[in-house]
Amino acid sequence: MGGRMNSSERVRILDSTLREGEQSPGVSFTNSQRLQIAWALDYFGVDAIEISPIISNQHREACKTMTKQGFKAEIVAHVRALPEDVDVALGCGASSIAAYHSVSDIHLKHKLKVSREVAVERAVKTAEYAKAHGLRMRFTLEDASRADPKFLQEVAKRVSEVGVDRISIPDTVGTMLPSGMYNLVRIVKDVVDIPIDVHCHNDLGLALANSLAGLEAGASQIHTTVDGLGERVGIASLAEVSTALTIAYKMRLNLKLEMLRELSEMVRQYTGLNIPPSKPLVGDNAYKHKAGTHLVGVIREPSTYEIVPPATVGNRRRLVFGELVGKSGALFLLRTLGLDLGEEDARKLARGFKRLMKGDLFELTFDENMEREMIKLQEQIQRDPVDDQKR
Ligand code: HCA
Ligand code: CU
Repeated sequence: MGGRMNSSERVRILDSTLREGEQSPGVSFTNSQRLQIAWALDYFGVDAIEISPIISNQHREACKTMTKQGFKAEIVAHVRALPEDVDVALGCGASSIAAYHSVSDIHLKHKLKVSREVAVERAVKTAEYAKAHGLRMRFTLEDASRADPKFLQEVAKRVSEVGVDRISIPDTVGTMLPSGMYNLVRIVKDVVDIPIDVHCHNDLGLALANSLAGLEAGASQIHTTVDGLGERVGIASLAEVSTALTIAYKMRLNLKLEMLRELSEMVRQYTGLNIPPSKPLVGDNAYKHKAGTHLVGVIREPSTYEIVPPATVGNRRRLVFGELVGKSGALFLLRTLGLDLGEEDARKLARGFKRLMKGDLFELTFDENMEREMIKLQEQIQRDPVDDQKR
């Protein structure tokens, strides 16, 4: 992949927790939850928040209220490519919409039972209608990743001629590899000159990689949801995308990353769904350190095993004490407990841990006081040679 990012165009994040996220099996928010999520996302700093007003009266109400909140984020009303859906968005006071229509033959033939010509006609008609009403508009080429590239280009060209402001290229079924997503964005960029969104489903676990590949090919807006919620197994997660852009791409996006864990907890509380402890950045295990060599590394200098400090994403560091704890881990524990014992005692404690039972015995969670304490303890333990190679 080769650095085709256009640096003059700032990369944007569109969060679709309230639209795609609500398509997660088992998820439905109340309007006050929708608003609280929208407020939190706006405060976090996403550029756009998407909601679908066509689902129910409740969704229409939520969409209306959100457009009146004076958010910094753009509120995008997500609708089908039908003029009457555009009317629904207008009725909510929306100034920005996204209309979607499938472009793959498999969808046209089996889902919509319409020809390619009808698809183009609907897309163009809806775009003309929305633009005539002064709306900012994104057009989504649904199932773009399985469409005939020539037809994909044709629809992209036709809607851009009508004046749509952005085009979304979704990998609707999550079938792409990063190189394929890169090429897909290039194919569309070759024929249109408007900003491009990528919306990547996670069916192969490649949603984040594919979103970033799309970005490298020149897309300028990535779709996310909190914890990656969405249809089936969802799309790229807000935490992963925003942190990757910040630390791996070194972009300054003005995001309050320290809210990420809290955002995840809030949404989990509303959905009643748990996330796996192994969830990157916001999961319970994201900052747990267990093996003796890892403990000694982290005690001496956390960056030995952490890509960003836990506080950066609002998470906590935890040290796991059990059979894998080494001498330095044991010494750290003794000092933390205020026991001024020596190295030999630490060694015995480490052996004792091994004898006690298999597995994890307990965790030390770090609050701010502990962090300060750790710095002091680090200095003492710094002096000990590493003998934890063998745990
Ligand atoms: C869906 C549609 C969509 C639309 C994405 C977009 C997709 O499956 O309900 O508007 O950018 O994945 O194609 O979510
Ligand atoms: Cu989707």
